[in-house]
Amino acid sequence: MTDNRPMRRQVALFAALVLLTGLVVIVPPAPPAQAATISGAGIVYAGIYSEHFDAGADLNNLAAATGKRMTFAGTFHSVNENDGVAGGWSNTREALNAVWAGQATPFANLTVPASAASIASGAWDGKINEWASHLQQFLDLGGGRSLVLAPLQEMNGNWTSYGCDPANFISAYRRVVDIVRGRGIDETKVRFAFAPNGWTPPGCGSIGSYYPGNSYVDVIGISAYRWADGANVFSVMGDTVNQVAGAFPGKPIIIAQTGAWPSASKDQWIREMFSWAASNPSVVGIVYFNLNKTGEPGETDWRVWVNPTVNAGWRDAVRAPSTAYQWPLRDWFQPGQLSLSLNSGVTLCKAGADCDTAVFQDGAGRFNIWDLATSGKVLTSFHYGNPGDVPFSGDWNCDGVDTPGLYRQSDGYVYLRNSNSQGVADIAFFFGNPGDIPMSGDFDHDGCDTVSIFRPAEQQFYVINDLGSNDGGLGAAEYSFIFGDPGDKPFVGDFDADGVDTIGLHRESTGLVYFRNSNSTGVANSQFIYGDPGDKIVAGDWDGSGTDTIGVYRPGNGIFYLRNSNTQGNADAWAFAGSYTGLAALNR
Ligand SMILES: [Ca+2]
Ligand SMILES: [Ca+2]
Ligand SMILES: [Ca+2]
Ligand SMILES: [Ca+2]
Repeated sequence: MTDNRPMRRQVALFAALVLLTGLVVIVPPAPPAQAATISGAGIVYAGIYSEHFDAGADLNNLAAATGKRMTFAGTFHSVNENDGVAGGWSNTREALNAVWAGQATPFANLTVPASAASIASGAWDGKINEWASHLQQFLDLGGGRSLVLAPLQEMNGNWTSYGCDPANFISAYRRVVDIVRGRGIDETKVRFAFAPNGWTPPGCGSIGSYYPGNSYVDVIGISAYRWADGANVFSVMGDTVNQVAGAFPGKPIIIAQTGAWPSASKDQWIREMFSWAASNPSVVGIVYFNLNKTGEPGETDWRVWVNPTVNAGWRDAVRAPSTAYQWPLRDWFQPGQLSLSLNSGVTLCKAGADCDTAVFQDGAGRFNIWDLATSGKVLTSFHYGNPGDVPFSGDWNCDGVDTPGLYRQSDGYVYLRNSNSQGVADIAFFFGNPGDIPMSGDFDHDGCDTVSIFRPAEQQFYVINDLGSNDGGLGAAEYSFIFGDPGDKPFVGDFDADGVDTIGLHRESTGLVYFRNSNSTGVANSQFIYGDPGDKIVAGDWDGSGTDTIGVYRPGNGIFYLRNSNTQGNADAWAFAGSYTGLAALNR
């Protein structure tokens, strides 16, 4: 979904120039790449939209009531807002400066009251430039003044004058950015937010169809309101945020507008939203719509704060240690492109330890082995099998090195390879019944991995301690046992470091993880909740302790999250992987 058209156009122009002139064009070396890299893992910045024009006093009162300041305060602007004012007054400057007086950074939404086509035509350039001159008055007051500017917010809705017109929106948005930058206002003063609504009405395309391009977007803002009691954080915003994070890796995401409809669960929902945002590495902030809209059609009183009373949920959320505060927000306004860390920077594997890493299978049937499970860096990549084959890994020849295996449902065969390189299978054999799931591991502690069978229709696990060979079938199972509930997905690991791999199960709909430490029927030895609905689980020894712990790959946002203990809690490390179809742990 990333828009690379400008890059292609530049390449084409350059080629044409060379052809026409026959000259060798000397391109000066690019300046050293600068980047302001921020992390959304473990922290979130809070903000509100104040209902008072004197936002500074309101923010100061709120800080007194909660003991914590707001990093952001949201404002709404129109390019017409300074019409008719005289005597050097500026509504824009004063509104932004009121936020600054409350020791917060403005998150400023800018509307142009016209269609996207009209804005794209340039008809509003003069008015936008006039508004930008008022913005400049605010910035010229100095003292580190800076802001996030969201031009033409909620453009994917059909309720904005410029909404529901992706092609013209892209030009219109870029015009606003170019005009502001054309005044010499650089990235140390303003960061631009592409701020769609969290859901797009039918007929208005997708969020990605409005994306103005990486060079025009510093932050992605999402509007997401809780309109109904009972809606959880994942359904209100988590699902959309995952999709946006997966489509635009490296772009920080801020919940640019949110509010909860009054209900008995409102406070708890706000606590959960902040805790979700803090643990989500892509989400850097939440700005709450603290306005009373009672009386407007379909609206309500969204507030969590009416001086001097603050809702318990909001108070608890902003007091949490993971809710950070910075003013001026210097981390965001360093020179260079603002970008999000693509991994947690935490290395679980200590030097010299024998740790597992991850291998991801892509849609083309390529195996990509990471150097470390926490790094996101591909060390080795090779084709093995076909797209759609079920990947796994194991030590088939007992030499201490894990190599690929795959199960091809179309012919019912398992194909194993003894080296991490492209080539034909070293071992092939017929496997189980259609629908069976291959489970690789060392189930008898002899140092060799074998391929056992999980039969979902029966929740039956068939333990097989010898490999098949020569296109024959697998031998009879040594024993079998029943474990788990229908629909749960099996995984294998040594969860108690005794050298014997056993089976665990994962309920993808709720994140329930449970396992046994012996290959026998019985209750789970351990169970806990981990991850989001739809996550794909794997277990590996990420730190070389001998104990396998879980990791989950989240297809929605392309992030691999690792936990270094088999307990409920936030990820201990994570890394962006991108789009993959299969995952296994691997000891290389
Ligand atoms: Ca091996
Ligand atoms: Ca074995
Ligand atoms: Ca074990
Ligand atoms: Ca471990």
